[in-house]
Amino acid sequence: MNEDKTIPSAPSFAGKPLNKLLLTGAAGGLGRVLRESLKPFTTTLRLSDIAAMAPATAHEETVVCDLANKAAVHALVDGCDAIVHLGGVSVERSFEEVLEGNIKGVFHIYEAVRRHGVKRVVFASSNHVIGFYKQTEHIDASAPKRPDGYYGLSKSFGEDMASFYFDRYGIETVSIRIGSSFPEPLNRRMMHSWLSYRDLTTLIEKCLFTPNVKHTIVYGMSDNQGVWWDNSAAAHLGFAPQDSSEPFRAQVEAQPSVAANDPNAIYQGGGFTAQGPFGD
Ligand code: NAI
Ligand code: 15L
Repeated sequence: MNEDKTIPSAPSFAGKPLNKLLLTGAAGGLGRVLRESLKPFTTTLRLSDIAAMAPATAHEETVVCDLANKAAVHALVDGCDAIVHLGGVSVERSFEEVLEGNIKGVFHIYEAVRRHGVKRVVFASSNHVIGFYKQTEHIDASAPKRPDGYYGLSKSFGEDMASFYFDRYGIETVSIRIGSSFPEPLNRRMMHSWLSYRDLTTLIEKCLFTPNVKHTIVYGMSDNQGVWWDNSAAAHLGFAPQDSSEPFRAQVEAQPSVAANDPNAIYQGGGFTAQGPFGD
């Protein structure tokens, strides 16, 4: 960390920001939000995706890169202090699709992190790592994983990769098991799992700058009523969400009700638990 850097847009963070922060998945839904909201934390934001991104503006760099390409990922990571890793397949897909961006991709990221001396990774994991828990259950980060598909399995692998790279090399990661991060909760299930963009940004700030996180797993959720997840194992992050799904309750509950035997009403992972098989 270089305390002499001038931070253009957020003097309140002076002394804290990074020199160069890499944001993967920058063309995606959350990437486009974080492209703006993470700027105060870094002198330069290096943005990457397999898809085209809006052209770089001041204090930005854009790099088109397929996470499945090892050499390209190593070049991408070179020179970065920290990584917010969002890139990859973000919904349930065939194993072959998930293999490229998520399994090979996370391996390439961690090997590049090791070789280039990156100090901190924030990994966008998912609630689908534990998607087969029932909505009647309340779990913390120590609950055995119950992935609900190939996508959830890939996020489970990513968390294990983070754990291994900490134990073996001392590289610290916070894995955020993001619930549902959209402008607003879209259905009854998301009343429990919703994470506002403001809370997402605050959480990522905590994940980047809290010292001594080792490998921490935190559930990414706002201050919703009736949550399924307990973040006491991540209390050291000091994450205190400011938003709640509650203001959206009336509009969400005006939607047609969901049948009691619908996976969206049974499992924490909702409909992801019933997708596939693929390619039969
Ligand atoms: P998204 O699908 O909009 O963005 C993912 C980005 O990754 C896309 O721009 C895509 O082009 C890029 N990508 C895919 N394969 C790639 C490859 N092989 N190489 C390089 N880039 C590749 O997803 P979203 O919603 O922005 O999510 C961001 C991250 O957060 C994802 O890792 C997702 O799994 C995770 N997440 C998001 C949640 C949400 O509610 N938005 C919930 C749980 C996890
Ligand atoms: C995820 O992991 C997906 O990336 C996102 O698109 C949502 O489907 C979210 O989970 C969810 O469970 O609502």
